[in-house]
Amino acid sequence: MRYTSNLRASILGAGIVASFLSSSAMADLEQFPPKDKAFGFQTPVTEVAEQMQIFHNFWLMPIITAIMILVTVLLLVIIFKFNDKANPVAQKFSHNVKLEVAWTLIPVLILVVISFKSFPLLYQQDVIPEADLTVKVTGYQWYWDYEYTDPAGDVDKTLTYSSVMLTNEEADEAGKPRLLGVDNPMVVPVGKTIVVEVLAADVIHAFAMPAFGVKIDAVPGKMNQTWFKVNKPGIYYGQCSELCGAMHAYMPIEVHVLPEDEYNAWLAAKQAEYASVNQLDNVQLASAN
Ligand SMILES: [Cu+2]
Repeated sequence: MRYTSNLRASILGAGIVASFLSSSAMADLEQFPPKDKAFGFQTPVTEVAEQMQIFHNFWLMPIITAIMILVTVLLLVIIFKFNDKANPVAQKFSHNVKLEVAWTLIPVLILVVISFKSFPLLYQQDVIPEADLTVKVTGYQWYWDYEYTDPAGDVDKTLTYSSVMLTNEEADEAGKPRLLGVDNPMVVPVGKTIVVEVLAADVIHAFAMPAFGVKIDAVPGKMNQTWFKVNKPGIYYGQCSELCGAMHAYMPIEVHVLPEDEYNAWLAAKQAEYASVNQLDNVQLASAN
């Protein structure tokens, strides 16, 4: 156990150094952190996120606003026109069939209109297309693990690493936003369908990337799946979005979206780097016996 935790610490240490080294190679990659005091959504970079924002901004918000204005106007009419002073003698009727049919049917029609837009979007999010790349993401208290299987099917080359938040000083040094930058980001190729298998090892976490339109619970003992296809290279940030304990706020997600050749180069370099760490692991375990 001691060896495992020492090893994890050494991997994390090596990861921080490696990511500082590689960050210079990724200097030309544009960062898309959330903006200070911004209002509304992050700029969408997947079709799903784009459709979600269109649905919210041009369908839901106008409908909600119209209903809110109508209810407010009705309330004001009642308050001023039918108060005790303005209308001392109350009407005696208590039913109006036409009005009752209208206030039942109109809300039903509004819901039908909303469903025409929302069901196709739900379908698009929920039905997982064929993957170009599958990444397994596991939530821990309080960091994320990413696992990549070897594209050629070599089990020994499965790449697993932890992604831990940088301290403020490290983030400043790396030119990353505080509380969002991590030592070892998730890396994916641009324009490819990425399927994410989301799990948790201890408590419930949630993998959320606002710019991708992705938010899904990471549940212990159950694998959830989601997908995204980013159409713009860059560095994107998300956070765990399920209250998961004392350091819930300190397990951010950093995703680097690279052109495909750069992604392949990254994968090969990481496989080589972690192969040497795994050999070290074997030596330590052997000496422990
Ligand atoms: Cu969490």
